[in-house]
This record gives sequence, C-alpha cells and structure tokens, in this order.
Amino acid sequence: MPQEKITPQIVFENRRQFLKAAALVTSGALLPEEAWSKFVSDPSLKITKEELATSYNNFYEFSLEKGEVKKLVEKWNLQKPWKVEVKDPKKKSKTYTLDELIGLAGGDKEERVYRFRCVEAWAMVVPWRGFPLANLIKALGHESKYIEFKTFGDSKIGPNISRLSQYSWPYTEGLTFEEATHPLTFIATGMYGKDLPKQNGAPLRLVVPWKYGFKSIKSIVSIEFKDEQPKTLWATSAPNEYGFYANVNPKVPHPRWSQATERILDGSFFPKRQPTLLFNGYEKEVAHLYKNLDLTKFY
Ligand SMILES: Nc1nc2c(c(=O)[nH]1)N[C@H]1C(S)=C(S)[C@@H](COP(=O)(O)O)O[C@H]1N2
Ligand SMILES: [Mo]
Repeated sequence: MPQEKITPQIVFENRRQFLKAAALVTSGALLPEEAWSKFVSDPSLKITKEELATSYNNFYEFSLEKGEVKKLVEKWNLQKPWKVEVKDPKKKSKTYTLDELIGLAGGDKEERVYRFRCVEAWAMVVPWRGFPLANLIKALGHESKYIEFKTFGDSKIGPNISRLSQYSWPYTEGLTFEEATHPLTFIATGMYGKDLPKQNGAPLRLVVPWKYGFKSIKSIVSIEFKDEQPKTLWATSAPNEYGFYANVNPKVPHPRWSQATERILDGSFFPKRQPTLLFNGYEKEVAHLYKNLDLTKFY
C-alpha cells in the first residue's frame, strides 16, 4: 500500500504546516514553542516547550536523574563521522556513516509532530525531524522477522554503563519487521528544527510513537536484521515490568503503577493529568498490527 494511504492525515497536515515553520526557523526567525503549536492542526496536540523536552531526559548511560543528563553529556565529543553497523547473518555486515544512511533513506528533512509517552507515565509532544525507518530498510534491502538496535556501550562516554552493572549493556531495543516498516516509525536526526541534542540521543535515534518511550532507543550504533526476537535491555533486566511489544495501553497497568492516566510535561511540580490513549492515540494507524494480541494483557 502506498505510504500516503496509511499515514494518518494528521502527519501530513502537520508536515505541511511544519515545513512552513521550519522555513521560518532556518530563515533565522526562531519561533518560541507557542508559535510551533500554531502549526499543529490537531488542537489536542500542544507542543512541549523545547527547554523541557531537552532538559528532562532518560538516558541511563549517563544518569538515572532526568535533570542531570543534559549537563553530563557536555563532555561527550560526538564521534565524527558517526558510524552505524548494519548486520545480517545472511549477508555481509557493512558499516555506514550517518550521512551515507541519510543518503540511502532519501534525506532527513521530514518533520513529524508526535505524542511521546514514557512508561513512567509522563508525556510530551515533540516536533521531530528525520526520515521514516521504512525508507532506510527498503534501500538496504534486507529482510528478517525482527530488527535489533543498539546504542554505544562505551563507559568512557556513558559512565553509568560501568556503574549500573546489573543491566545488560549496551542499551538494546527491537521491533518486528512490520513495526519497523510502519510509516509512523521514524528515525530522528533533529527536533524543534535543530539537530538532535546529545541528551535526546544524537545523532540518530528511533521514535516509535505508539510504544512506551523506552523503545525509542537513542544514539544508535548498530542495526541488525535477525529472525530471533531481540533481547532488549529492559525486557531482559525486568521482564515482568517491561515487555518486548510495550504498546501504550491504559488498560494494562505497570506492576507498580497505573497507566490509565499520564502527566503532561509542563515544568510544574503538579503537572496536569490526562487519560492515556490506547496505542498513544495512534490506534487507527497501528491496531491492525496487533489483531492477534489480547489487548488486556501485558506484552
Ligand atoms: N540508549 C538509550 N536510549 C533510551 C533510553 C536510555 O536510557 N538509553 N531511555 C529511553 C526512555 S525510558 C525514554 S522515556 C526515552 C527518553 O527520550 P528523551 O530523553 O528524548 O525524552 O528515551 C529512551 N531511549
Ligand atoms: Mo521512559
């Protein structure tokens, strides 16, 4: 099916509005977040302030404290050129520079405004820039049941890697091939009209808007096409708390808290709460992927 048929109207609506916004940004007229919000056609999507989205981070390689990450990444000199290894047991592994990957994907200038929902029940709305992962997968021409992603595992970059020895580093995530090639699944190289800040997973990260945030792996160094379900860091370290599928679902509580509502990241001490949406509001687009799953169960 051509991508235009499945991709929700809102993405394209947003995209058109966004190109306008992005044009303003690149022309030097920097927009405050309130102005970005004007470019979102869905009134329920209020873009999170850039300052908040870039200073309240989960990046365990650096710290468990969300407010500390931004400071701790300062010392990290981003490897230039950034390299990503593409592995496939059926083919020869090949290492690409980020620019080569972007070239294969046909550029990284698409803008997407997505809801983002952490399993810890906080939520935000982020304007990403990048490309659909499907573009890259198609260009690479591999086929497999699953795709596995890894972050760097160097504790000289992320000192917490050696401190948190109970976790199976490097940070690893995975998707089924169908999930990975879904038109909503995105590789971000930028946000808020700028290159991705280090604390948000520079220079490239996954964004899977209908799944809990931990699936959206940061600072990717390897992509592996494989037929076995990837052993992800969270599903390995705490399998009863974090599943492989991890679809946002208000009806399936985390063992330690409810997922029925979420806190909108607004910088206040008592953020507003709103109901959690099944598949984080992307039910129409993705429910068909899970028609064989019982949506009252934990996966
Ligand atoms: N490599 C890596 N990727 C990661 C994480 C991490 O700790 N390390 N945290 C995940 C979690 S739990 C969330 S909620 C999001 C947070 O992304 P943000 O800091 O850009 O909001 O990144 C995800 N990707
Ligand atoms: Mo998260």
